[in-house]
Amino acid sequence: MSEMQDPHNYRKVGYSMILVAASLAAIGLVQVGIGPDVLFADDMQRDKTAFFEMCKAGNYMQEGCDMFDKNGNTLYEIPRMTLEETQDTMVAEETVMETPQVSAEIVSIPEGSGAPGCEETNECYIPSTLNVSTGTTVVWENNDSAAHLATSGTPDGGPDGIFDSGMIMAGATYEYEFSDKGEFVYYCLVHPWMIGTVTVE
Ligand SMILES: [Cu+2]
Repeated sequence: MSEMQDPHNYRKVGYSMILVAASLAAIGLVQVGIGPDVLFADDMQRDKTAFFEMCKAGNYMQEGCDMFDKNGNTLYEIPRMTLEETQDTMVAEETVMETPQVSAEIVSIPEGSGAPGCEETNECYIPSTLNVSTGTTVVWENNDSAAHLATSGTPDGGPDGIFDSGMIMAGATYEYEFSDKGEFVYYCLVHPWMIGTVTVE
């Protein structure tokens, strides 16, 4: 005689079947109870998504769309910032590139110009006559062992006040930017035979 034929086991199986049926019924009831809510929430989510898509299409300008208007949601905010940053970077790069383009000319004060004689070969300042365009910076380089000057004016008329290097010590430099056109004669106050000219065109 197998166990399945035992009436007590039939009863156990019967109880189990009832328990399973009851469980299924309970699950069914729970589903009936919360099912509509789940569907309702789903519908709300769908509506909200559709509303968001509508707002996004209108760049969040419609009424009620400001709730979505956050960084990263708009199509334009971040690209616009990136564009401005790019332009700023380009301006900065242009500024950097302009710096070496400032033209400069060097006038050398050669060794020995502290003694008369250099004026005979126009070599007290080298070059003694210099032609530049407006905005050019002229750098006087003292390559002599003595101090010299480059003072606008003439030995006869004196300084005219346009520019004055003061004493340029041995090995030092003086620079002046010529922004106005004209012919600028200059000389060395302590060695009046030293005369030079910068012509700005
Ligand atoms: Cu001098």
